[in-house]
Amino acid sequence: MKHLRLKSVAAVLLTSMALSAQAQAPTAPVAPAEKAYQAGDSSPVGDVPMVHSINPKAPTMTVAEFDAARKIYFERCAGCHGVLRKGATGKPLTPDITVAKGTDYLKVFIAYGSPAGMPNWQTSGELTEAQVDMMARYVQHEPPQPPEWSMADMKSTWKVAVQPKDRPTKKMNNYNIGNIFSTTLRDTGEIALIDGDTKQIINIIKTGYAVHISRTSASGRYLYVIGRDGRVNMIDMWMPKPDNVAEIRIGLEARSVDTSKYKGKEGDFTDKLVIAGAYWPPQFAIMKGDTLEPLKIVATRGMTVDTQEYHPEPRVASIVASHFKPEFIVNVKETGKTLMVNYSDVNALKITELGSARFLHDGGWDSTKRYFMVAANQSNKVGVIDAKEDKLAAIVDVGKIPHPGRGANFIHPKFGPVWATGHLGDETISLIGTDPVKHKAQAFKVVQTLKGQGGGALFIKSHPKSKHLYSDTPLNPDPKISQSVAVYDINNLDKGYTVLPIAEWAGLAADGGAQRVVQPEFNMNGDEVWFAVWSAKNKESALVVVDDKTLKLKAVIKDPRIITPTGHFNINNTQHDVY
Ligand code: DHE
Repeated sequence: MKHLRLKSVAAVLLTSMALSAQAQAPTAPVAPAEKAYQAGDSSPVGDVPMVHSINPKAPTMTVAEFDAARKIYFERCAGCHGVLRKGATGKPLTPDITVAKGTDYLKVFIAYGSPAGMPNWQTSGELTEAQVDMMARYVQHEPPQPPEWSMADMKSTWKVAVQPKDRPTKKMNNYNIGNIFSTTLRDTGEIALIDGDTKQIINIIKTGYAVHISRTSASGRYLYVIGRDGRVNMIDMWMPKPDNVAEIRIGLEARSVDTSKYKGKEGDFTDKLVIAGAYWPPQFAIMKGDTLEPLKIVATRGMTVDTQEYHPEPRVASIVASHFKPEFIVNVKETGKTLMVNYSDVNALKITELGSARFLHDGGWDSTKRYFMVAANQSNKVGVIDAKEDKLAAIVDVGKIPHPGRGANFIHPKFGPVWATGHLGDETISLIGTDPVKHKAQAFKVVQTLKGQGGGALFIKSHPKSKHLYSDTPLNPDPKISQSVAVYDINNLDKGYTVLPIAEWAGLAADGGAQRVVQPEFNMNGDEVWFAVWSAKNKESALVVVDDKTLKLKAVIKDPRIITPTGHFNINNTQHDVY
């Protein structure tokens, strides 16, 4: 009876929701992989004690219900709606909005989803009717506030395992360091250092949980990795067996890290500083490059670029180090602002704030490393930041939900230097002209749109020595597409693409689950491309190496320790921003 009532309320509400959503969004359901990506994994923030206050206007909940709902919220909802429910890629869910909607409306929304992108949590079987009811009541209460993360918190987690004075004074191993790969072993909280020459594992190193990225210091000696839980690990590549020398936790949840790369008339900052950005609390921290000693924390809370409203939780997305000035380029997601942080005096930081578009996410340099191309993913735009002039050079309209990783640079046969991005939300690849001097008419415009295998693309890659452009599609719902990559001949782009069946080449067991093929990454010489074949934690995964000239399989790296590989970063290419 109760179920019937919910169904009829659903019919009425769904019709009105669909009508109001029609104007703004396509009615395609959200692909499960895209949902998992956007909503993210369980947020580490959910595990910490939080203060919460009850909203007297909201329906009652027991303490046990509130705690259970909070757990579900941080596992499934916080990635899109934000820790404080102020809205991110998903709509805001603060009590001023939700109480007026009422429990029945919210239940339908949660159960059936919406054409604008809300997943159908109940009809997909992921939440029960009782859980949906609980969530509908939970979002009408004040969002519980997770704690801040201060200098004292950072210092209490800061450990230097090997002091600088006790470290090697020269390289103490025979590895070709530039050709080592740092591979994220996502679900075990480790990275694997793999020798690109011999394809042997050098070391498996304990890190934070689900390392997101690895970045190399300007000299190439140190490797810094950041876990989803905000833990930064620093690895010395000169040790006989490269390993951790320092670590710190810079927040409760994080995704980005980089190191100072400027050397010029304003000083030599090679290996001097490290920066890491947090999702929660919304802040970035600057540390000493040789020990990770925290020096400065800067909050990113503030006004959004468009409507100029206060946002309490603008997450720090991609960060890069400028080659033109002693500056870090910090992209703040929800406010849509790029902060040019001049670090020449850490006690007197000069920050130039450039507004572009909301939902800044990932990005990379153009081939000259003057322009940082940053995807404003849910705005379907790419912002072009001029690191020489500290100006926004352009905002370019691209396809649906651009997702470049660091993107790909190559010389287009007709339009000169271009930078490319694939998209999560459609099958296109946008090529953007990046040469305002010799190709002025094409500069910062989409000069060509390629058709790829399908939506769900995450990373695209090329190399100055390569004639190929590689695009993965790990989040496409069709396993044929998520388990293979498309390769384009740069000199013959109109010919379309060749498909490489990477997962098939890995030869994993048929019950290996998703086997998603993720992130093309070149070796140091630019003649091999590495891919991760990402299976579930309890299934076999692999790395597949392809010969870039012949597009034939060159090697498969398998080892019981290679569990859930995702990103992999070649030391030389990461050090010199080659992509
Ligand atoms: Fe990422 C880069 C955030 C999901 C693998 N990811 C980035 C960056 C950000 C980010 C801000 C840019 C960092 C920089 O350059 O400084 N990623 C997020 C999310 O918020 C999101 C959507 C959900 C989440 O909860 O994490 C998310 N990312 C994923 C995945 O599901 C991936 C495929 C596997 C994983 O580890 O979770 C994934 N993201 C990566 C990789 C990069 C990355 C491999 C680095 C690309 C590069 O070439 O530099």
